[in-house]
Amino acid sequence: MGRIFSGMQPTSQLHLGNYLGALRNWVALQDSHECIFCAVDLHAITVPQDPVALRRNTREITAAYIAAGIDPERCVLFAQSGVTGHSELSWILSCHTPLGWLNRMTQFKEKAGKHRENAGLGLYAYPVLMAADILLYKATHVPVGEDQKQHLELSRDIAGAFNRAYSVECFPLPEPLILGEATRVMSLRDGTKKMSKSDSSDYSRINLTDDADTIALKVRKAKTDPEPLPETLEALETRPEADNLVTIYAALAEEGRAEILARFAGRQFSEFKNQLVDLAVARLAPMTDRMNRLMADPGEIDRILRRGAERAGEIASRHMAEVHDLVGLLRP
Ligand code: AQP
Repeated sequence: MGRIFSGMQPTSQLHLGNYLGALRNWVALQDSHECIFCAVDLHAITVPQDPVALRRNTREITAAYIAAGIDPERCVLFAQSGVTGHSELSWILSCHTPLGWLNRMTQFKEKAGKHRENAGLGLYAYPVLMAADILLYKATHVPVGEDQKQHLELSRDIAGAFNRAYSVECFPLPEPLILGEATRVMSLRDGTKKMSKSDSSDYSRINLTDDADTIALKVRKAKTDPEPLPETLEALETRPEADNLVTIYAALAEEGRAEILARFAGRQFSEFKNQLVDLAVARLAPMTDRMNRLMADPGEIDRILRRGAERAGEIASRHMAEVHDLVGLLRP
């Protein structure tokens, strides 16, 4: 049995991509693995945040984890800033990370855009903090969506560089777990762009807080092409928006994409979308209800996060003591 670590940024509400690409897989893994899940608020501040909104989003993401089925008794569930080892290990690892490795990270290039010189150091160093998150707990497996594959590879490289520097096997090389039909859910407005919290159009994504009417409106407005649904998966390859809706349907129905095409081949998208709305509402509404109920008691969420931070902190301080010894730092 390996140890799982994963986290999401409390930058705003979670969307269907976060749920199908990552969160739903976390829920399944808690039956077979020791799991540590985190609201990565230190990652969130790599871009400007409103402090009041950040605190609310951290509680809301915790509520989403629990509403989706994460059990805070069986798993360790906490906010990243509640365990100081994350930032401390990040600094130590950054001293073992060549700049050339960070220069290759495509997410920094996408997020910094044309204003690279004005982007914060934190945004650039984001993947080192992510490596620290994982290695602090000596996690063996990290369930993520496909977009995080490059960062995971960097975490493995950093773990290897640290181990080699001190001729030890301190950190296991973490393996990505990219699971399910929907490893990369695309925008509802543009099938070539990832569904993302930071997309300026709310119609590009289904948020986990959306009610049934909003889900229906967004699915009906989702971009498609005039052709009916095809018979084969190959025929979807040149139709990114159609492909995305079929993938979402398959993931929500927990069936294969080929099975979905077998059922809907030759039908119009208007009909398919009606069925997709029913399915999405049936799957998401109970979770949204649970989230809203949890959010009504923020004190209880804070208590869960404090208890989780204590449990995470115990593991982290053992590993940090080992790192201090290896590096030659006096123990605090
Ligand atoms: N569209 C997606 N399809 C599948 N998986 C996805 N993930 C994100 N978007 C998709 C997975 O969700 C987890 C948490 O992601 P995150 O919140 O840490 O940051 P992100 O990947 O940068 O997500 P966003 O929505 O795109 O946020 P912004 O816009 O703020 O950057 C990860 O496991 C990720 O793979």
